[in-house]
Amino acid sequence: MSEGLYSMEAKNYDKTLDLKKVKPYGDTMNDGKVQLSFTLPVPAGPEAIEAAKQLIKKMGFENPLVVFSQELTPGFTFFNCYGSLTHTVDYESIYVPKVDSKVMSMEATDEYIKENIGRPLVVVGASTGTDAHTVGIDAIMNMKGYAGHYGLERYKMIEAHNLGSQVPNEEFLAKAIELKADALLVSQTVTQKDVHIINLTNLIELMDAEGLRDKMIVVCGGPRISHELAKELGYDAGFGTNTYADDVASFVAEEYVKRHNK
Ligand code: B12
Repeated sequence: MSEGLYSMEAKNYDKTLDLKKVKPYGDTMNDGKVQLSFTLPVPAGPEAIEAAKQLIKKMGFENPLVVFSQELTPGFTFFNCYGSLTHTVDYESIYVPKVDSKVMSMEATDEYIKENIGRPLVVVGASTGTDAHTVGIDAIMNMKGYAGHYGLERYKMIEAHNLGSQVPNEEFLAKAIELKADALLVSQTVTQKDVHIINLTNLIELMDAEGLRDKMIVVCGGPRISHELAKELGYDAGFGTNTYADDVASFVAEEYVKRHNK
């Protein structure tokens, strides 16, 4: 396949693609081919393979094929399988709310802040409440960054303060006031019993009570955070997996300028 073809959208070269009825692509359009793997709590053998095939059919697949099976430990069998999915989705009707900002490089963001704000932005971040996961907030804030994207501590025009994990909302807010924060970054990883909703809501309530909500840009992030959820909870933006410092820094800088140029 030529390089040009790779960069073309699928619909430009295969007219049988119907975006109102999209299904998985294996090696021909609309074949619905999916690879799936799972374990059943039964001993390996022909009956186990038949059980796997029946389950695959019940999931909505045609032509189930078990290409590999192996007993993991007595009474448990692992399967690698293929099947053709019968279900489709209407891709054209999908709407996903997204953060509205132009993502800039670190250098461009620094330049943007210098030109439009004229001083470093103070950004305070933490993994709050009982949440002990630090890797996500570190990925955004630490000097060395994440996956080849430097973190906020590296930005010349961002004064970044990473308070670590398990920071109570009251303490987080007190530190933000002391540091004269322009933006707060809240990381939430654990979602068991909706603890993230309770904790994120509590921070906004505290800010409202102190008359601080409109004075700071408030952003949350984590593997189960979407922009839609963040907005519902009263945040300015929400970021999920595969977020880099570039995304957050660009949003905060642009949002600051929008608010102060009104
Ligand atoms: C490492 C880890 C731990 C370590 C954490 C060490 C540390 N210093 O962080 C330890 C062992 C301490 C731990 C403990 C627990 N963990 Co844990 N842990 C993980 C694990 C394996 C990886 C998480 C991680 O580091 N991801 C890598 C980072 C880079 O990704 P990320 O967090 O998604 O961050 C990115 C984005 O989300 C976003 N982002 C994140 N935060 C922010 C913030 C802002 C402002 C922005 C803009 C973006 C942003 O940007 C990041 C970069 O792209 C996951 C499973 C997994 N594979 O994901 C479980 C997992 C998160 N843990 C889990 C659980 C349940 C726990 C415990 C409750 C277990 C227990 N019963 O004790 C405890 C929690 C303790 C507590 N009080 O919080 C569950 C959570 C389930 C849920 N949804 O609630 C998971 C999913 C495991 C599982 N499958 O059950 N854990």
